[in-house]
Amino acid sequence: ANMLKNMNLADIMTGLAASGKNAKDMGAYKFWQTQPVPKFGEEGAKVEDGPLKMQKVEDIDKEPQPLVAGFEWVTVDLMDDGEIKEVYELLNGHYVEDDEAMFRFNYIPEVLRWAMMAPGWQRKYHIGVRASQSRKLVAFISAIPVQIRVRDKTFTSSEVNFLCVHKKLRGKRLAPVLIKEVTRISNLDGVWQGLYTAGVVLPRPVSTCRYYHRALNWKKLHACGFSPLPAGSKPEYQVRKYALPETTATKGLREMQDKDVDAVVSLLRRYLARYDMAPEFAAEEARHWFLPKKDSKQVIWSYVVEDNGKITDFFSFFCVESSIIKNNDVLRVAYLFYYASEAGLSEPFDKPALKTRLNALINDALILAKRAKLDVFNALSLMDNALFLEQQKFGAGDGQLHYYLFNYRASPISGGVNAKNQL
Ligand code: MYA
Repeated sequence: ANMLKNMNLADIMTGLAASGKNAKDMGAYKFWQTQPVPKFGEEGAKVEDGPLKMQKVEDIDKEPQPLVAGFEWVTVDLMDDGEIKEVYELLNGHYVEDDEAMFRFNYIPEVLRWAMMAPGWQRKYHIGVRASQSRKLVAFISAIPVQIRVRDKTFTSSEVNFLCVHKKLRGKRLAPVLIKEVTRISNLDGVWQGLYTAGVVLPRPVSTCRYYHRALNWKKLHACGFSPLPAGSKPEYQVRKYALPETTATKGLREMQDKDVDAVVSLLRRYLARYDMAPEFAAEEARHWFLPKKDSKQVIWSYVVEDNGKITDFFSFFCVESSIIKNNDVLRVAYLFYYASEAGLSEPFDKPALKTRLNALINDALILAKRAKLDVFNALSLMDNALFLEQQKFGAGDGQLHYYLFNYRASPISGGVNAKNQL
């Protein structure tokens, strides 16, 4: 979870050295220094990958830590339209903003259900805090189970997201209490590892990615302050620069359907094996994450290339709106999700062929996103994105996304991590 915003050349020049630049001394992390996470200052040491701390379910507290007087724990029923609206409103008013407070994520209920009700979800992981008197929802944290592979080891982990504390309750150490509660609930289910992303630097990222943005509707992006007019340029030139054809170019490209699930899972498994860290999708999970629900507002777009009955390529993107704080409008932001191509799987590996193919596929993705009336297309510096970002006119943003594992020590992760965690 992190935010947009555009081009800051100084940041691009200094590269991805975020953890060196912003990291506090370990001793300043009063909470995190007590948790089973790798510490700053131990980087680079060659370590055997594996858990940092072993525990038994019997030793885990059966009850949550008590909250300060006036607040109580609840679980939120996301099936209930009224309760999901409360989560929506908490996040809409208090969730992640960019550094200049121009934009704030606007997770509509369709996106929240997609993100938090993935296969294996349980209501007890939709953890809220209410004010006892007013019943107002003032804090939230959630998790879903995922299978995550780090090199040759695959384990279940709780993917934690939507940690949020009401602005009036900030700085009161409520976040650590929420994190300990989602840890306790996970542990009681025999889950000992966590996976999460944040825009802030914590001990200690397994990977740090930068956000890249590709304008689809430059005029709107400029009007709301997202895209500055480059010095010496004219608006017409920017509009022309980002113009796209009306129709896609890849032969055999079509929307993914239910019948494609097994082929997509197989292609993804083989393609993601190229990276040190990636999720493993069961068919049911792929169905959930990639197939659009026909009866509600579209959140996810997925396409395959079929060649003589064989699925050779796949790509997907999802949409999360961001509120434009100053004028009550929204930006509709596409996020590149997973993709895979047989072009990356040839033996020996043929990088130019993969580059050509990914550029063709992503250009089609841009066309389809524009047709879906999305305003900007985001992608991270992960997977094989370096092969197309520049050619497809993405520009580096000032947002970063740090990837973290809880209770797992891993030597440095190269290449792509989990695209799902940008949600
Ligand atoms: S990332 C999105 C987080 N949400 C936002 O940024 C929304 C806007 N901000 C807020 O709502 C609040 O500022 C939050 C902090 C709630 C973020 N992840 O209560 P405090 C540490 C982890 O006084 P507040 C997402 O959702 C901070 O370093 N820790 O602070 C993934 C300090 O610790 P330390 C964070 O500002 C979440 C302590 O909290 C974060 O009132 C993954 C201060 O607490 C952060 N984003 O509230 C959670 N921000 O003293 C971890 C601050 O040590 C999951 N802090 O520096 C771990 C895995 C658990 C499962 C394990 C299973 C086995």
